[in-house]
Amino acid sequence: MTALLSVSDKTGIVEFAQALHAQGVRLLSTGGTARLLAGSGLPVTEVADHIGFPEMLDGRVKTLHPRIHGGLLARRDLPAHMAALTEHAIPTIDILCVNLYPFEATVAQPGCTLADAIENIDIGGPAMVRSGAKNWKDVAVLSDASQYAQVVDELKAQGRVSLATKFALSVAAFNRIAQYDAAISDYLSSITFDENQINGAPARTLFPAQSNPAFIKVQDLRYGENAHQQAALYRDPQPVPGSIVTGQQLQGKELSYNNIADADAAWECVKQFDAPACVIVKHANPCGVAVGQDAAEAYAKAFQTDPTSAFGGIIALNRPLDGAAAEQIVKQFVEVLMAPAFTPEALEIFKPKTNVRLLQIALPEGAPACANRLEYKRVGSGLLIQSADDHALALADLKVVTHKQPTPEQLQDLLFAWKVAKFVKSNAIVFCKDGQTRGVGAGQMSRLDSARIASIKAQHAGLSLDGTAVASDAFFPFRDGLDVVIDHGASCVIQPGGSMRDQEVIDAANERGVVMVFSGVRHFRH
Ligand code: 93A
Repeated sequence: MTALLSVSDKTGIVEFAQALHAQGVRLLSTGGTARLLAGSGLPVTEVADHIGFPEMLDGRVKTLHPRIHGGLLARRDLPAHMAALTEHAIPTIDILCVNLYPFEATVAQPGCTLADAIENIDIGGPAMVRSGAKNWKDVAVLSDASQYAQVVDELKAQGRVSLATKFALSVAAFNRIAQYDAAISDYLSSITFDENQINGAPARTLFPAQSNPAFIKVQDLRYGENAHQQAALYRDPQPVPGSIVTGQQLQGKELSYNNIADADAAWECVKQFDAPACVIVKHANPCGVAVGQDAAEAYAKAFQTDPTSAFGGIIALNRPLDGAAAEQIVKQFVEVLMAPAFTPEALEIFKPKTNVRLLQIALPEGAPACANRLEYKRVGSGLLIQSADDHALALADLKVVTHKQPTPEQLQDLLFAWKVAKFVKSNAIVFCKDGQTRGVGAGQMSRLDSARIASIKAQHAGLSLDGTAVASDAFFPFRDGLDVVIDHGASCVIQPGGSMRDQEVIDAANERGVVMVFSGVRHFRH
């Protein structure tokens, strides 16, 4: 058997080649890969020697040769094919291991020039992958390092790679090529061509003429939002560090479709806070959010907002889950628990709760990047795409519109409430005090009803709304919604402003002696 190895990402390639060699497989390889293997003491034939043609044009032509493609494409079951190989002295290639020039990573670099991008378009690699994957019955095509182990195992056990594995590898190979080509097409069609800027980093639009969202399948899910719907999870080829798909499940049942959606909402929300914070999500809405001295206090405060809704909730912490926090959380029914780390005591406490899904996700360094740079929503046979709502409000952005000025404590509560409101489905009304949500009104068709519901929820939880800060995700179209929150105890309100009746609403705030600040931005969320 002969294997051709040609990889840009050389992770694990030496070990893989050693295992192939140990099974008596002959090794063929391109320049850089061949040097690495030879340097590790492996007997390897350079492709250039194999085809009797040097690598040329700065490596643009290395493997584009009939001695390579004949060896990959010949059907072993067709005598005419095999006779042609014999006639031209072309040996078969039975295992192909290729990963491509790093096009996606290159264009993700800030300042990447058009020339950098173009040089990183692999031609010979995808050509070989296609040849091998087309001839899947005869060629095992490895297009990712995660596939090495299984092929080695099968070679050791049976001396060959099974048909089922070769078919799966072929499917994965064509998937990889499709993603790769989509990334190239996306990049090139996003460029605003400017002849004078041809050597610089080109200006790019977020929305190319054709949309090629190329996602990589992570897994099938047991079902979708409901049991009669089918579902699967996909991820970006280059996931943002600290996003939900980069998480590692430490224990518990398989994550469901709704779990993942809710976990994402909880995680993106909790990432916004610098202080120890806890977010509890139910049905895509936060039902309790709080900051505290530590994880345990943040959780206790978040849980207090709405203990009824928190039952079966999705909990996210932006600090490691320690024993103290775990002892409290374990008392409630929780579906998913997320944290950047879990202490051994915390893991011990949750060990008997075998159904609870523990998800460890590294917090991104520095300012939290919004994980979804583009958001997709299907409409009929169309697709809506928008950039993610990653607006972060700074103190300096606030405009006080009332006679009364906010105290520093009120400002803190207002900013806290605003961060929460951004993650509450519209219409959102959020009462907060002392770094704790006191009442959340979500997903109503009228702002007035959201205000009423938020107040009722606080009453049910036995929480006082006196002196609370209220965030409204969009402007108050009339004073009635404002009157409701003031009736229940709000002392300051944050809202975008921009209504025809802003003056009526500001007058109402002045009349009733509350502080009002405008954020200037809206956070609809549907
Ligand atoms: O420039 S290419 O498109 N032309 C080729 O003929 C060719 N053959 C393999 N790139 C080509 N490759 C790629 O080279 C492989 O896909 C792999 O990514 C890389 C490995 O090169 P090296 O072994 O020299 O590091």
